[in-house]
Amino acid sequence: EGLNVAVVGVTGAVGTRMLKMLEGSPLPVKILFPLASARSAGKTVFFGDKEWTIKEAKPESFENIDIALFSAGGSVSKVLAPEAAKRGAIVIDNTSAFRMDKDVPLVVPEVNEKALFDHHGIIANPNCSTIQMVAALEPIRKAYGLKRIIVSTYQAVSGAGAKAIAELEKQSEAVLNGEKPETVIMPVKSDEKHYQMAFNAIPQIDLFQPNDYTFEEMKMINETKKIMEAPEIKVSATCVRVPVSISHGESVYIEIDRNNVNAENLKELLRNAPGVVLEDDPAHQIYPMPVNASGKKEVFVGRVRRDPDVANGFHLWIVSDNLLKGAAWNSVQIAESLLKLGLVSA
Ligand code: 11C
Repeated sequence: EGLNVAVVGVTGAVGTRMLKMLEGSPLPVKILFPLASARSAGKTVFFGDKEWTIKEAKPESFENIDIALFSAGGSVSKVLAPEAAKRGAIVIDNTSAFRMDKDVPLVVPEVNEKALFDHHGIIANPNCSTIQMVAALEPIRKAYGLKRIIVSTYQAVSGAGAKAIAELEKQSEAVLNGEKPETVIMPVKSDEKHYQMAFNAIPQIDLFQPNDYTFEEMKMINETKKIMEAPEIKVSATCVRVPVSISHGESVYIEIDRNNVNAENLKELLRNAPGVVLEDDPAHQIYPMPVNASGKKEVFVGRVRRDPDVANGFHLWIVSDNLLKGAAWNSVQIAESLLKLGLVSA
């Protein structure tokens, strides 16, 4: 009775939250397999009322595992996720390694839970900035159709890992002390140049692609079409890193298929949308903000209004915790869906 669950990358910003989300989930975890790199092997984590020893993630680690949650980077997933799937585990992968593969469902349960029926051992968790956007837009798409999405993001540094939060804090302190801040990670650790993140905004998340969009922007474009199963929607994105620790903000412009819809119609849909909380009361200065969304599982939407000149155009402001709904919670939610749909048995 119960499920054997492995968490790969258990010490990271997402991995630690995967454990928290699992603890709060009705999923019956029998044995936890906390896995990480050799560096963390031997350390322990608390889960339930027990202390569990972290082991190094290797192909053999996945014998007798029902569900394996991966969040240790794309290169680890590329090697170990197929090994886990080969041994019978269902992999829920939080990296971009397999997201666009034809045989891999890319799932946000509120949007396309049924895609899970087509899995072949690996299921992909979308990019954080994509997840919160499609969760908010799907009820609108279903009711009124979506022609186009133009999104500008205000993304938290935790998307680049726990070390990026530390860098932002250190830089902020340095600037306030009148010192020159050290720049090591942002905007992208592996790229050539590094810029100050404190008191700044950087229009680069991940590496530039040949079309002058960044990889983060292309993820938002491609993943949105795949999750909504709507390749015809026009999507464009500009992704910007801001000095916020946790929770991404997104200014989203949409054009729907109808001309006779008003902002109140959209708000009514959002009030009733699963996993979405409408926070929209301009008269009382109520709107979503990262400091309020952090630590919560929901996607918060506000500032819903019609474009002044375009009858079928609307603007929205969407905020969610990038480490929870954007990563750990969406992954655990997928595991809950697998159990609910009878795709895994406890
Ligand atoms: C960021 N969205 O904010 C990225 C992090 O594809 O899962 C997530 C990367 C991914 O930097």
